[in-house]
Amino acid sequence: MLRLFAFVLSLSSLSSFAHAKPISAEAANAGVASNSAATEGKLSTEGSTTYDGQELSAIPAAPSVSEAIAAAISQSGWTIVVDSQNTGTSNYGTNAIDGNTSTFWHTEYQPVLVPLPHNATIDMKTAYLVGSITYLPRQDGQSNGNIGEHVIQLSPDGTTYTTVAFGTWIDDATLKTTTFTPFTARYVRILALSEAGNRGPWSSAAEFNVYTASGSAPPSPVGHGAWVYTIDFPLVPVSIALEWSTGYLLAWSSYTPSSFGGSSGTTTYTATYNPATQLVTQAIITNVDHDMFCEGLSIDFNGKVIATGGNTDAATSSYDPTANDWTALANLNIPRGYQAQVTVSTGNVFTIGASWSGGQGGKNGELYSPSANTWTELANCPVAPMLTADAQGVYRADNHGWLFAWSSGYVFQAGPSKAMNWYLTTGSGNQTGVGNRASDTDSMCGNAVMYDAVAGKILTLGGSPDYQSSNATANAHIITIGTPPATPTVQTIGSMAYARAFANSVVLPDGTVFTAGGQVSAVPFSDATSQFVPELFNPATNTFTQMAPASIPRNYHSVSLLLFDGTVANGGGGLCGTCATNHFDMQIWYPPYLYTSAGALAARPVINSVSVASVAVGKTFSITTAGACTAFSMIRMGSTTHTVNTDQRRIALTPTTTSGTTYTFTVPVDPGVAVPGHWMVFALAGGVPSVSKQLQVTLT
Ligand SMILES: *[C@@H]1O[C@H](CO)[C@@H](O)[C@H](O)[C@H]1NC(C)=O
Ligand SMILES: *[C@@H]1O[C@H](CO)[C@@H](O)[C@H](O)[C@H]1NC(C)=O
Ligand SMILES: *[C@@H]1O[C@H](CO)[C@@H](O)[C@H](O)[C@H]1NC(C)=O
Ligand SMILES: *[C@@H]1O[C@H](CO)[C@@H](O)[C@H](O)[C@H]1NC(C)=O
Ligand SMILES: [Cu+2]
Repeated sequence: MLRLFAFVLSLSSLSSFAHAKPISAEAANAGVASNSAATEGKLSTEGSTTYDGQELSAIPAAPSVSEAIAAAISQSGWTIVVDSQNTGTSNYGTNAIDGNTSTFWHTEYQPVLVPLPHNATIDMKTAYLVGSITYLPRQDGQSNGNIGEHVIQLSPDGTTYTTVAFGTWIDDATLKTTTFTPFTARYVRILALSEAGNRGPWSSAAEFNVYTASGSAPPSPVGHGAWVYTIDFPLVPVSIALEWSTGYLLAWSSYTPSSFGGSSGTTTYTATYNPATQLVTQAIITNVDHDMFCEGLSIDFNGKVIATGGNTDAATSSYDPTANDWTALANLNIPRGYQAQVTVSTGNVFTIGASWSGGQGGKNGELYSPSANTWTELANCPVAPMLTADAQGVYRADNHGWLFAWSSGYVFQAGPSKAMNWYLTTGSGNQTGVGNRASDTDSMCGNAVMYDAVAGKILTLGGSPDYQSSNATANAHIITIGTPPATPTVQTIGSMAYARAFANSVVLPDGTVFTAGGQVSAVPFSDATSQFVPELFNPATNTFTQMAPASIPRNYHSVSLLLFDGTVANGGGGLCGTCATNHFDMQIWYPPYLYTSAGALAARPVINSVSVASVAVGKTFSITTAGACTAFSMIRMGSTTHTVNTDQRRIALTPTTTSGTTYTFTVPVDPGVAVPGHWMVFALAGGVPSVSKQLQVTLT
């Protein structure tokens, strides 16, 4: 039975929130949805009865609290030290480890109101290979003290603590599970930095439980990389985009944090992760009347996130990171959900397909002009040539196209259909079929990454012939797209080790491509047949190497992006109400290039400065590094949902001149290659990348 969170909040706090800057946990929590009594206006209602064509009854139920606690490490013999407890009401720290969900720890509020932050340290008396902790908020119907922003630290000896997770838990009474890379520990510390509803400076907990890891301790990071942190989000991050001005990760779900389907929903729950402060803040977007779930997504020349259609199937909204605000734009002519979308070399935004919402079939191409704020249908960009032969028909067949901006307003459609096409987005459009992707199958919810834009090379990976109840492939191809509308060359390379659909792929500064997650048998909202072992593609050898296993399944509705510092955020999965496969978190992966041969973190080269903030295509810019560097690249900042990221692409940079540690580069002259917008510039020394500096590429 579906249960949705019925948040109630005041209109004044809402509007101030939607326009607030996520500067600190306190500021951002100022308008967080709360169960406060002095509020008005019901935001969310019961959803519809189907999820993506699946009956609700097909969605596995979440384990009950009692089942979860029964599976935990026994709390018997544990001790707990808390910074504060309200003894007058017997709300002792020990209540959080007594196995009785009716009793709870509450920090002192009488006679002294003890302020945040609070902390609790559990001694389990024995070391275990720990994989998860759970936090059960108080179960007495009250919310005061629900922990929001938090940090979880583990220690083998009670002296040296390692942070394994942090983030923000959602403000409700449900059991919160935080899973991280297995770590041997006897002590578990929870730091509570905020109250989830900002009602007061308290913390409370009915139970903390600790689980042994289901996997083994991680391998050496040498050659394998490492999953270093889990970031708890107060929603399932189904869509994410990198904010060019800050490096923040903007995430959103739908009109609730964990479910979708309300036809009347016109709000979107968002959360922002700040890698510098490691804080996750949240907002509910109401001012654009747009439930941005299942949207088309790309970032324009000015770094604005353009979200089109989805659950609110005709709406278009843009997010400006510098204003931290959403703006409603012109409606689509053809309502859509699950469309492909790409920012093309002219600065316009092309979208095609998407019968998930807004009616089925006929979802031909359409072009948005950011300068005119208009949508124009492109009669000569038919969707029919890019349909897969999906068992569910056009409802699925026109979903999630693999689109790549290219020269002169052309877009290359590399998949997921086995058929490939050129679409021309100028004039009234054009379409040219260019045959099949060698002997590949239709590859719905597979991946395609332009890892070498100057050479026009796209790596394609996995996917499944049908959207659901379909076995994925491990197929890998390299498409070299050439000059449109000519037929590209397709090379079949050795497969990945693992078949996967719903995985995510990210190109790294050194040109390798990281692929994580996915499942063997594509089944939305299931974590069966999950692939935990990521693979790293090496373009020098066209081979894949297995990386350190993840500890959290990442399947349908999972996402991944490269961050400013050359690490990868990988997370999400689910959005199915009270199902067991909601993943309110992301994990940060450190690629092998960040480690020395001894397994320590490598010293990183440093870019001291970039000569300009923005550079036109065909023009030069310089960077000055702290020491000599041997390789350079730029990667366009990404946005992604449903395994598609049409923004990311990598350009390998070769200096035209070098003077000391100042290196000068020429940006490719073709805006179909160096697509204008915001890019990350990396310098590498000995294979180790710097943290990036940011550079805007412009048309003129
Ligand atoms: C826990 O809280 C106490 C009291 O405020 C403080 O002295 C202590 O440093 C805190 N511990 C940590 C690890 O933050
Ligand atoms: C749990 O705590 C409640 C409240 O103190 C108490 O009434 C109840 O008996 C306890 N249950 C058990 C099994 O100890
Ligand atoms: C338009 O498409 C047709 C075939 O679909 C192709 O022959 C022609 O070259 C294309 N024209 C352009 C300008 O792309
Ligand atoms: C998927 O593969 C499994 C194992 O080979 C097989 O039993 C199953 O029938 C396949 N399912 C489909 C839908 O092809
Ligand atoms: Cu979806």
